Amino acid sequence: MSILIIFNNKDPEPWKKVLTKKIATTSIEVYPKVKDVAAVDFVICWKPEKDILKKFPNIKVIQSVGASIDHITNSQTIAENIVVTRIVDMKLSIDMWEFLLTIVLAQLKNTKTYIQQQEKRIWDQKEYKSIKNTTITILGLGSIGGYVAKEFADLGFTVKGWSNSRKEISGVKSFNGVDAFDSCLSQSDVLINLLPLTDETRDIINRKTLRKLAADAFFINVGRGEHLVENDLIELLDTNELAGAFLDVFRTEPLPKEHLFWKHPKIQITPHVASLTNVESAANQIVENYRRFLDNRELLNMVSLNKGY
Ligand code: NDP
Ligand code: OXD
Repeated sequence: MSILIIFNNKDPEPWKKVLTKKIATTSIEVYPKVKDVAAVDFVICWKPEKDILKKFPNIKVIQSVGASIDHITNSQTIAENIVVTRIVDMKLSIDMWEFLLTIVLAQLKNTKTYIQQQEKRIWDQKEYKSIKNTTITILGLGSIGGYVAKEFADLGFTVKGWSNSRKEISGVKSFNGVDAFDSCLSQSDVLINLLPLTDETRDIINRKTLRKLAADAFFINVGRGEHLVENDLIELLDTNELAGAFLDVFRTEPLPKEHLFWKHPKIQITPHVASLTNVESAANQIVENYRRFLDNRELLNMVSLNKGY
């Protein structure tokens, strides 16, 4: 029996250190240094390279170190008897909320415009918007989206949210299913994408979707780059059908240096930092899951491979 950490674009050492302290009885290795591929039964992954898990014939559990699993399911074929689990952590939800609040308030108060004006020494007052006149639509009302929706509603925003199943979240108008998608978008000033990436949600933010929003709306993508049809966004920004966009996630990460998004005057970019997994709290969940695995008990935060999230 052994645990294997397989990371791309993430430093495995802090994880190995914390997990080794908490699980003294099992060997914890970091790919590619593996003594016995047949002994590996529990893998901890972030963006594993294509088909890498095929090398380990006895995997029983794949633990994502993020809230999402698309970075695993997109690159691996996973047998039905393997359990896939992810991180659900209040800290992820709170950090996401603080990030989104910062962006939304900055947009209402024209912060980006004034930074651009200051660079050119331009004194030009713009009209600003206020919380009580702003409607936000949140796509995805799961552990993160549900929390964020409630916090925005508590502050006085009008909040609508879209999910597969109907939700009861105080102050949030719930819309569910494909038929309710357009009504959920209509008259919204801000669209926030917090969906997981699945076959159903890929390319969901496109020209048609964005045109359903209120005039002068603002789009924030913290879900996945593959949710967004990039050229459609550029087109709507250039024709002034959309006020601007804030993008934290991209089809290719890091965003290639030559990408149009970098220089677009109506686009703001952050390098996939909206809410980062906290090693200490995530490690506690992983340890708990490992103990459950050893005791043959149901694991925490399992995902459905059929649904894709
Ligand atoms: P959850 O799985 O808890 O929530 C997903 C939500 O999306 C659920 O409400 C679900 O509906 C809804 N949903 C899924 N598919 C559909 C569909 N086809 N139609 C309508 N609704 C749908 O995920 P989390 O809240 O934990 O995380 C969401 C995503 O946020 C992650 O997958 C990841 O991509 C992104 N993320 C980004 C981070 C960043 O730093 N940028 C950090 C962390 C996460 P229902 O509730 O009915 O099942
Ligand atoms: C995640 C992320 O999926 O960081 O957890 O995007």
